[in-house]
Amino acid sequence: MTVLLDPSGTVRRRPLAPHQLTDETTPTALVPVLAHFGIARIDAAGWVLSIEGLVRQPARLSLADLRRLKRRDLRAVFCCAGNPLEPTVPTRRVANVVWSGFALADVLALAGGVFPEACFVWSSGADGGSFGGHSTAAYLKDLPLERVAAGDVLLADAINGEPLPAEHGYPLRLVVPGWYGTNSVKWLSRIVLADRRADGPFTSVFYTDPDPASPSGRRPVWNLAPEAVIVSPAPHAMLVAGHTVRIEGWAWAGSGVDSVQVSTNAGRSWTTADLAPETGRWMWRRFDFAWQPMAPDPAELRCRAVDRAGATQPDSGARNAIQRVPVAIVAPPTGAAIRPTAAGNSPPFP
Ligand SMILES: Nc1nc2c(c(=O)[nH]1)N[C@H]1C(S)=C(S)[C@@H](COP(=O)(O)O)O[C@H]1N2
Ligand SMILES: [Mo]
Repeated sequence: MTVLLDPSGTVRRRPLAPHQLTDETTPTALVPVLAHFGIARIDAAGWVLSIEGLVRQPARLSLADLRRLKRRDLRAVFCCAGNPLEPTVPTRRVANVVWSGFALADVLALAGGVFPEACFVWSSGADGGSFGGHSTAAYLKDLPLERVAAGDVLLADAINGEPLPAEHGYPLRLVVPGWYGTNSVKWLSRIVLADRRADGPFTSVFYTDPDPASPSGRRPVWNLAPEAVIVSPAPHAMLVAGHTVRIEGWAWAGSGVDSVQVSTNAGRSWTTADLAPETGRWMWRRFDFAWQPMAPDPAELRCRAVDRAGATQPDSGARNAIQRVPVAIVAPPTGAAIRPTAAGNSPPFP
């Protein structure tokens, strides 16, 4: 099947900057978009999801077939791993959204269940082409079957209560909560149950990190590494010495966030921030730290999340490297009135 890609070629919709992530749920129009080959345009009337490989009853399911299954909601942070050609450059393309659709586990049950040898789920999108010097007929990713059992891996047909827009994978996409966005295949067309990992540029070349402990020397970019972003104050904010400011932001990690630390002196010392209770297993969590800047001076704010496995964020050289927020601390106003100039206007600020 050939699919229309419009536009074709790599599409990246600019993410919000961290200081713009003011909503707990990101409005759909502000969710980043990432497509390697273009935006697939699919006619839902002719669309089927094919379930193949090590399933007892291979199936071709329409949307109407899927909509007979129990509908499930999933609130989750959604984070891109960044450009696979520059895997150590942080991009902080992140959102927190409500997906809804069907549990992949329920869909596999509809196909009669899986054979005992099945251990990986391969999923393909309708889109394909060339990227970074590699060609593929379809965007293909995989995940271990055991990740599916808990019922929270979704085949979503809606985002934030609305049907998926084309750029987010209409009519149906995979959503793997707690994993980098690259794993959540859009324009889903085929699911294959297999006894081994999938082989293709997006499982073997791109979105793999060096791993000396692995036989291949690489490991897939699956679980979300811990990360925190400062939403407020914004970069270059002017803070008044002696006045308390709240340093606030979001933190997330695939294994869950254990704590968040904040530094107001460019990483020389760190203090534990207040962390709001988890509002959902996969959602980002708000942190907050009250700080009274003292001397008028430039300062640099940083934050870092620690996940439940004890991992934290490196200073540099990784997609989750620590964000730096420069701010200016200014002396409090003296109370002196600003005299109008001859023209009647206030003089410009010094
Ligand atoms: N079929 C298909 N699925 C895909 C991609 C793609 O190019 N094709 N890009 C992946 C990447 S890298 C990310 S970050 C997310 C982005 O999803 P979004 O555009 O809905 O934010 O989709 C993933 N799923
Ligand atoms: Mo991505």
